[in-house]
Amino acid sequence: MELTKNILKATSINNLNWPGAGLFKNRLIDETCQRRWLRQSVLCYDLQCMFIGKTGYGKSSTLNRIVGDNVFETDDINACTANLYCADYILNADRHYFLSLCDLPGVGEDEDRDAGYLAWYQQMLIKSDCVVYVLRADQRDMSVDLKVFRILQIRPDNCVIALNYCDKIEPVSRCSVLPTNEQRCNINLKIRDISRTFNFPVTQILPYSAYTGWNIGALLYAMSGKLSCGFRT
Ligand SMILES: Nc1nc2c(ncn2[C@@H]2O[C@H](COP(=O)(O)OP(=O)(O)O)[C@@H](O)[C@H]2O)c(=O)[nH]1
Ligand SMILES: [Mg+2]
Repeated sequence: MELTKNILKATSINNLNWPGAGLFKNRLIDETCQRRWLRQSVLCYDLQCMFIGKTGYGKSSTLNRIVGDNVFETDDINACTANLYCADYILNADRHYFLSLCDLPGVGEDEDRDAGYLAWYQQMLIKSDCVVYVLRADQRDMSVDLKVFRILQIRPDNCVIALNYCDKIEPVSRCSVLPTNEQRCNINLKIRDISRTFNFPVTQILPYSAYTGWNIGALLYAMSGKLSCGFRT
């Protein structure tokens, strides 16, 4: 299957409001064949970050929070991402180096559809410098996620686990956008549980909330670390 990106946003890296976005400006990218993409028949090289995980866990909401714009469709009930959608940031004046943030369809709703989506995940994995696997802090059943990790052989060298929905971890507080001390304790317990279950280092499991924006900076920092491996030295 040919991979085609649907570009929802294309703008200069100057418009990416990350702490440390300066790291990406005018950087040369290592021109490997995995990073190769065609944009209107022009050969480009992308630092690729892909967001995957179960449907409804907040992949698209996280991307919207990161790009500072509602470009990725989100939904309370229905899965609404059925294709590869990207926000692209142009890194250099020649316009052939990009930072590309890509939203993929979520798994876990329908086994037949999952098989197709997993095939996409597999193809995109090869082309990605950073995989962001989104989990929910307030959910216990991780069987689908474990299956995806096993099939894709996801490892911490190019992946971070993004632990979303921390605003909904018990005991839920209606008065504060920051997690309470009790919630922080439960977030730490959840991180340790995920670390054991997925055999993943705790430092690569980033708790945050796409809804309140809490700790999104730490997730960006971890993503930048993985993406910077694609710079030409
Ligand atoms: N409370 C809360 N809701 C969230 C959070 N992240 C996403 N949502 C909601 O979860 C629903 C599904 O989000 P979406 O981004 O479409 O999930 P996706 O299927 O993984 O792309 C939407 O109604 C979002 O508003 C979060 O951190 N906290
Ligand atoms: Mg989505």
